Amino acid sequence: MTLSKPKIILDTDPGGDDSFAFLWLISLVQQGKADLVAVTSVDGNVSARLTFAGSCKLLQLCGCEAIEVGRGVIGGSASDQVEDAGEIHGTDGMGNLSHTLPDGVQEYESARSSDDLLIEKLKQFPEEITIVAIAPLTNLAAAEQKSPGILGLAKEIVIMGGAFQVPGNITSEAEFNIAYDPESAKLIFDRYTHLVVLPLDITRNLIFTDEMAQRVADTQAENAIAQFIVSLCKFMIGTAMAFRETAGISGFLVHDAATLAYLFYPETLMFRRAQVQIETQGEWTRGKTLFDDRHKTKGGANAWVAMQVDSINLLAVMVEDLKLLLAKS
Ligand SMILES: [Ca+2]
Repeated sequence: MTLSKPKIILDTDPGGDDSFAFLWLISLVQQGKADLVAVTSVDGNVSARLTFAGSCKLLQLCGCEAIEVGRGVIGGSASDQVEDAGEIHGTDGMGNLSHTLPDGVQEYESARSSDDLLIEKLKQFPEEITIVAIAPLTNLAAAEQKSPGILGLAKEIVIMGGAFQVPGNITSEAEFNIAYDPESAKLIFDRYTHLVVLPLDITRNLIFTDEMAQRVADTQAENAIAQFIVSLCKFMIGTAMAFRETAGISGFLVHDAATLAYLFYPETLMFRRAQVQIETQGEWTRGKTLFDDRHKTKGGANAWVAMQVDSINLLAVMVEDLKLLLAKS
């Protein structure tokens, strides 16, 4: 029996850790293990125009420029309380390295909107598409509002977001992707049950180091992708250390990459079923993700939430796949 390759839409806001997840996914596509149907960019780490440009540049870098990129709405999130993350990811979202990458062939002005692209592809391939959502959930909620029920056509929605039993990273209580646009997150978690969540509880263990980047680049130091990986890693480590995200270890957190581990290396993760709720009202807790931990009858479970990770093996397979990306480019 041959299993069909997963069809993926990547919803992203590059983003340093997005860039690493993006390159990992392209490696899997080039190995014939996945189809990347479209990329839907969104306002988040930096503004929508920059996340669109960054997505196009990453595709161009890997020779995948034929894949369509949707554009997010500039300032499209409902939140006015959370600033973007340019101080973590660089003002271009890519460690101030985007000028070293080839320009994409697609133009923001003439691109289709991300929500329209999501709607079209979900209708074209009903129950076949996995949405890998590694950014604020603005595009997904916009698609759902334009075409109610559309996200029900997705096979699964795999989300990097939330913080359950650990502190947040944008406030004490909340994680960035959810806190940037809590209303959009709430709409999706209140309406759907085919959700998979990779929260800070496990991603804070995914410390990508300079030594790992060097291992990727090892035999191909002149390769443009290798140079980008090494330079971006160096930049991200600088800000991760400044913001004390890695318990003093010299590395940075590749949060978004956890989504791909779930899809392609699930033996690295352990999940629990839960009813995830999004706080949108709290004075101090806006954007917090919660589940009820009491031993009480529950009927409303909507998501699988990752609670444990084998970070050593997850990072090891990521490094090996990135090496394969270089070998093929
Ligand atoms: Ca992201």
